[in-house]
Amino acid sequence: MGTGGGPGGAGGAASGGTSTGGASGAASGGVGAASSGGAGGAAGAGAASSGGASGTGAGGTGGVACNPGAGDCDGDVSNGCETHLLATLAHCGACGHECVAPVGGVATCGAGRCGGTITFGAADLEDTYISDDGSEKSQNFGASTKILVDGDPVYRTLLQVPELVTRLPPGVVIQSATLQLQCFDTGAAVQVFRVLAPWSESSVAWDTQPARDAVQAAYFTASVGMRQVDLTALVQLWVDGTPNYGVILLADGGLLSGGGSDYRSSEYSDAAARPSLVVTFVEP
Ligand SMILES: [Ca+2]
Ligand SMILES: [Ca+2]
Repeated sequence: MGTGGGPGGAGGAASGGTSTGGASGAASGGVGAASSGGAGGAAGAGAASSGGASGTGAGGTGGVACNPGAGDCDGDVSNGCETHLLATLAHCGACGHECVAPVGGVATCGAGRCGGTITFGAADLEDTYISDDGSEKSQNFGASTKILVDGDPVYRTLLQVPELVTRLPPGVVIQSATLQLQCFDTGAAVQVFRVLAPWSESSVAWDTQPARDAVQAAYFTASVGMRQVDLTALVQLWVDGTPNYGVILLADGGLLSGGGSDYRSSEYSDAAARPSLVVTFVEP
C-alpha cells in the first residue's frame, strides 16, 4: 500500500502520454510542476521585492500591493491600484463586492460599506385620521385627502409603512429615517408615538384605534411647510425585531390653545405634497 501509493502517483504522470485523459493529466502535471517551480521562484522574488520595495507599494508577481482603501480590481499591474474601494459601488470595501440597489431605492457605498436609500412614498404608506367628534367616532377617514391632529375635537393621525422592514436588507444599521409631512394649517406641536397593535387604513376609527406606546418617539412643531420628523431610532427598533405598526400623532396636550394642524395625506392630488418616509442605511 505504502509503496503502491508512490508508484501510483508516478504512474499517473507516466501514463500521461497515452490518451486524452493521460495527456491532460500530463499537461496539468506539467503546468503544476512548472507553476510550482515558478511559484517557488516568484515567491522568492516576491519576498525579496516586498522586503526591498515595500515603500513603493508595489508587490511581486502576485499583483499590486495596495494601500488601505485602494484596490487592484482589474488585475492590471500597469495602472496600479486603480479602484477607490471606499466609494465604488462595484467594488465596495473589496474588489468584486458589489452594492445592490434595494427594491425601489438606490445603492450607496460609503467608507467601504454598502448601503442605500429608499423613499417610501404614498403607494407604500397607509395614513388616516380618527375623530372623537360624536358620530365620527365610528367613521373611517382613510380615503381623505388630509390627515388631522387636533385637541378639540380630538383628531389623531395614524401612519404606517407595512413593508418597511421587509424592503430593507436584513440587519441594517439605520443612518436616518425621516417622515415628511406637508403641513398646510398650523396648530399645536405634535407628539409622535409608536403604535402597538395592527390597524387598517380602510377601517380603523376612533372606537377601534390601536394602543400606543407610553414613551414619546418624536416631537415636532406644526408650522406650515414640509415638516421633517426624525424617526431614526424608531425605524432601527423595527428593523431589530419590534413589530412595526407605524405611528400615531397627537396634538401636544400642553399647547391645545394652538388649535389643530392639518396635513396632506397620501391621497392628495399633488404627489409632491404627499407624506413619505426616507430611510438611509448601511449594511452590517
Ligand atoms: Ca490595476
Ligand atoms: Ca389615506
